[in-house]
Amino acid sequence: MKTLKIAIAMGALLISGQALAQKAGQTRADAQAASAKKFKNLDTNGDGKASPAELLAFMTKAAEKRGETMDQAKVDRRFKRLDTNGDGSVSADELAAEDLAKFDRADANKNGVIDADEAAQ
Ligand SMILES: [Ca+2]
Ligand SMILES: [Ca+2]
Repeated sequence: MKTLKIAIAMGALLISGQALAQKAGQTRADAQAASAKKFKNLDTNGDGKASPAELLAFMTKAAEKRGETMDQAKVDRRFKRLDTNGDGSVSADELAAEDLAKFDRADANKNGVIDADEAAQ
């Protein structure tokens, strides 16, 4: 599967949530693709759902990369925000909804691309 191969190749870049920081020139489609890859990293057992334990592992790894620690309360809050349908797991769509909302906030002039001045903010 081509997309899976790409996801594995890009995986190392996307461990951290920071990897999704908006960059100049990034399109909404890029943001969507990056979110899908992030989900693959998050869903370590590959069942298509991110469990609280998977989110904890993901966020802990990202925090360690920044030399920080992660606390359970923070993970719990994040999980609640992500799990918008409240079924106890985070789907790729739920993650994408958050990531695309972030993109849309950064894309101030709503042209579907992060312009240089928008990326700088
Ligand atoms: Ca999973
Ligand atoms: Ca859910």
